[in-house]
Amino acid sequence: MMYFPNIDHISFEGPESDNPLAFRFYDRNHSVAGKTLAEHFKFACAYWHTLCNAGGDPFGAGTRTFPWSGHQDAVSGGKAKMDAAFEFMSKLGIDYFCFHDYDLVDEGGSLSESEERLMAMTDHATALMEGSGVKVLWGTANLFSHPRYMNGAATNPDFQVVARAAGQVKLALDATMRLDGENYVFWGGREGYMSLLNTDMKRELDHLALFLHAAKDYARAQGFKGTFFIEPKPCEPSKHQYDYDAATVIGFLQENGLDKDLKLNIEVNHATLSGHTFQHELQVAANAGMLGSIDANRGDNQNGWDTDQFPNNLYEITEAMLVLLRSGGLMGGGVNFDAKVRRNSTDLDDLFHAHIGGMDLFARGLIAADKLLQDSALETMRGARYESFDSGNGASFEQGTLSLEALFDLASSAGEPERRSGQQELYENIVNRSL
Ligand code: XUL
Ligand code: CO
Repeated sequence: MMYFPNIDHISFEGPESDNPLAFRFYDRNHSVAGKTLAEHFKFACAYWHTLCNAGGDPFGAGTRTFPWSGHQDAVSGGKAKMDAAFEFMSKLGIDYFCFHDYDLVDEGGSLSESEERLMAMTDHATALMEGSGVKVLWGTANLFSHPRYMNGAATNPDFQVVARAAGQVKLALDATMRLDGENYVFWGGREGYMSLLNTDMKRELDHLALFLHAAKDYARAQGFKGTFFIEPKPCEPSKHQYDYDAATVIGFLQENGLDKDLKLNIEVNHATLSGHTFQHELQVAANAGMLGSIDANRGDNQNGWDTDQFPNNLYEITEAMLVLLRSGGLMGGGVNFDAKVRRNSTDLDDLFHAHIGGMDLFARGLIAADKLLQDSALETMRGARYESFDSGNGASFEQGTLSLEALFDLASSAGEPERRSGQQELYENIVNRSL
């Protein structure tokens, strides 16, 4: 059965095209900084939003009736949804998908029933992957929807829940490995707290580290070579989440000996919820050598929650792509559209428009960022701001050979430093000219 019979393969037609179902900027074979656009981005479809999210919100039921839904039997329903997923990705030329365990198929009544269902789904996926060339960017476990996780999963105060979560992660890792998943993600779901009055934060954080070690050790023992990512988010659903932002997560990983195996998956709307910009979070991760993957979406300037809208802010993405190119790209990951169409976007075509827009935007941002790095004064100007450290006493300071007394003597003899403008507006104009 065809689920999107009115849509053909989406092709690159160039910026002048009038066809809404075509790419204007994303030419997958176009080469930028030594790699094709497809290689830079490794675009992924987020199974949960695109195939599962019917548009329900706290005020009302879903608005989309998917032609793949309504099956009585869980595995038949899962297979229909998966057939639709592969038709969708193939038509768009999206090479990867990301999934939670129970996006693929409904959770069973026990861990063993869930395992059977997941096995049936990975068999089905293997055939579809072989036929299409589509791959798994990452898998994960949904440790936040079921009521048993209301007080957290790995950080739950009840050991039975922690063990149940670990059992679920084992099955999600098994499924990811059966599908040759390139990475595995931990998003902290409800790992955090609602009130410190009833929370032993230190103990919960220790449990989180133990849990991550156990998961990593299991997967490594099974031969998993991919990268584990943590996806920071400051709040929602918990009031305070332990994986608040990139800096918090890096500190936690280093403190607990997890920094060799885990990197970061930076999500745009999570960055902005934590009071940072997306590019700030990317840079913090890159500084630590941990820029693993991206969840692409955007928030809403007026709303303080995770609206998960498809990306459309060219300034934001161009600045982000500057960070990406300067740091040498994503370490193992890709760009996963963790975004949902609006509740009143009820046509199946809207799913295509949303992804086309996101893919075109990233392509445009990367091409602009590359142009800025190659053809504009940006890098020279930025380098020149620091040139006093390139030689002489500045270079000695960078080498760590100047004591505080030596710095005192140098400052005393040099007198008041000259003022040097940061030229922010000039930098902004240079970026605008590249768009
Ligand atoms: C939630 C979120 C998740 C993770 C995967 O805000 O981003 O969908 O990406 O669990
Ligand atoms: Co996400």
